[in-house]
Amino acid sequence: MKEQIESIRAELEALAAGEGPAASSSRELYELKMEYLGKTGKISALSKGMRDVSPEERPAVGSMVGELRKRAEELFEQWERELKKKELSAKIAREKIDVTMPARFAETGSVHPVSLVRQELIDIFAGMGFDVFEGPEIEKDYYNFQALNIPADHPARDMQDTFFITGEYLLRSQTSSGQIRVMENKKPPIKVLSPGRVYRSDSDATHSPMFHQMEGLVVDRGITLNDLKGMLDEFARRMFSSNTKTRLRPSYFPFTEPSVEVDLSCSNCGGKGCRICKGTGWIEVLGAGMVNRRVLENCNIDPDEFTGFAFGIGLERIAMIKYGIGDIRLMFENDVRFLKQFKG
Ligand code: 2NL
Repeated sequence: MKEQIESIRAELEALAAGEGPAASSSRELYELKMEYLGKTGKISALSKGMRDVSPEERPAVGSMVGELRKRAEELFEQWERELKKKELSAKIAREKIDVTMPARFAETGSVHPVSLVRQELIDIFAGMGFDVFEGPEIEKDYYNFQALNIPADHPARDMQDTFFITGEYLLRSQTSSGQIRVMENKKPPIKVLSPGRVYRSDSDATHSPMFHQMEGLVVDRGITLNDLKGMLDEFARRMFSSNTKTRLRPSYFPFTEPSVEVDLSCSNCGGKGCRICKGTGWIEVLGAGMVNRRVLENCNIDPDEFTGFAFGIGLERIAMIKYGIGDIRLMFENDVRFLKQFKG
């Protein structure tokens, strides 16, 4: 019995004299501890063996076992402490953060050029007293064509290839359809701005099957072409520069009479002629005119009492002119290298 005690003590002291047990994890060390101090461990076996020790020797042997147990507990406590310390410093080394590394920045978006132009136009026209009204994109043939004096057999229908959904419903080809709804529901004075998506079956460098339009409509007593011209002058100065001039050329739309194309003096060359204005000094930016009396009649507004003007602007076209964008398709490709060049 005494030899057994001594041999176990020698085993433990040998470990203590060296670099401690080879356990590389708390789990391994725990298993080793159980070999000695566990319920079925070597030291517990000694306690059980006390039964076979003679009564005379029992106190001496008993105290030897007790001391061995104490020493073993002491050693394992020490080894556990050391292992924990080693594990912690390994974890700290592993998770070390280099605070001198450059930070990772989150990518921020930017406002789409069409949204920039849209907001700028709304700000300008809202400043002149226009209300904003957005009608539906899926529209009735009546509001998109008939009410605007474009009957089923009118040649203007060939000018715009329209996306029909059914015989009666279509994707609106102009935002004027929403303005007809305004005139049906409200009597003059009317001063409304209708921005929104419109659809035409057309696609090349300057046409997209979906694009954005902003139409304006003013109806009241005594409205003349002069009011249109004055409002356009103010718009051109605010949108481009204070010395931008406007020029009206005769044109044709079924919903206006007379109708005009509106040119602005080229803000790139100041009117001298350059690549942007193709040497003419003028850039065509919108269509407009006096509301056709038939359109007013369709909305139960008496054309002998009230007159009005209307205009339609393509937002992509304004963005292309303003930012020098050569191809409309760039605006629908969602390439961030293109998009992030425009900051609001
Ligand atoms: C263009 C030309 C235009 C209108 C739109 C309009 C609306 C009503 C009555 C009469 Cl409710 N006219 N809108 C008038 C003239 C031209 O747009 O080239 N847009 C891109």
